[in-house]
Amino acid sequence: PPEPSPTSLIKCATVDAIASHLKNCKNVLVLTGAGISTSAGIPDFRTPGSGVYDNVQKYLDKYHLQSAQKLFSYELFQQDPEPFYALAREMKYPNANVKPTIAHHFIKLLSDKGVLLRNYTQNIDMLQSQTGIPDNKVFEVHGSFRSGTCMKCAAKLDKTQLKEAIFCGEVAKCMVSVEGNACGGVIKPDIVMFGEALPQDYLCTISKDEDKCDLLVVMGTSLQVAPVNKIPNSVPSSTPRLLINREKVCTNPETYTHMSAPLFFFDHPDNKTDVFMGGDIDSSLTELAKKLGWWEELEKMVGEK
Ligand code: CNA
Repeated sequence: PPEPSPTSLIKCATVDAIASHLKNCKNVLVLTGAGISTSAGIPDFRTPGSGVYDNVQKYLDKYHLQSAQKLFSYELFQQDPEPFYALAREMKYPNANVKPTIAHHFIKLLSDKGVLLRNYTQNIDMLQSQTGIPDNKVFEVHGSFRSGTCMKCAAKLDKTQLKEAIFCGEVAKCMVSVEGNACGGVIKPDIVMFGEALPQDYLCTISKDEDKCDLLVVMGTSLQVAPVNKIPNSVPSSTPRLLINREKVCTNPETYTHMSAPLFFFDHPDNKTDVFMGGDIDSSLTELAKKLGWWEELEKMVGEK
């Protein structure tokens, strides 16, 4: 008899079905956002109350900005890098004292088991790397604070230098000597700001990975930021998709009218293999790991780091 297709293994959209499907997967693609780092103490953008967007009014007032998103825009950074630097300082970026969460370790465990195709993360906090996951298994779509680049002479600063520069209390300036004088160009952390292009190899890498993907796991993201939010619609239609998030995202087309591509809608009647695990991500992953028989391993990894 022919091999059962991945989707035929999912009898109905339940966590048990996803767990048994996962055991047979070879190419799990994981898309993550700021929500997987909130339990480490790093606020996300859009959670009402605790998210960064609800807590930057003083910056908006001080710098006469219309919206919180503007603080992370490349256009503003080019005009005046001070607001971004002030915020990065307050948020203690890059922060060496935070630890990876259960979610980061779960992704590492997928890698250890040889089933992780890749983790596309929108996060800039480098927490995924701290788990010891191989570099080629993580694609930091929005860059990171691992390094900075001079906007004038393209000189590079490493993480330690960048951190010192951010915490010195002023906009970091390039000290590289050019014709006997310090270059003086503004250092921009190597994160992708709103209005900037993604890393060059993103499109090529993601399109190959999407074709191979036999399970998509989306965690801790509101899927408001393009082009990453197109991934759920670009995996093969037979690929089961698991959303682990406090609330369902992309359920209301009206909310996403500013996006060019239609997004995946969990409540769409055609979605027979999509599964949603609501509530807290770390609790959901604990439940999933127990169903997979992986909990002891995962707990040990979390305890060791
Ligand atoms: P977002 O728009 O703030 O969405 C986060 C989502 O995660 C929301 O749907 C939350 O409800 C959900 N969530 C938060 N905490 C939990 C939890 N404990 N359990 C379950 N669900 C939870 O953030 P996105 O990542 O979607 O937005 C993309 C931006 C955010 C990227 O450009 C990032 O660079 C940027 N960002 C990154 C970080 C980081 O690196 N840790 C922090 C803040 C913002």
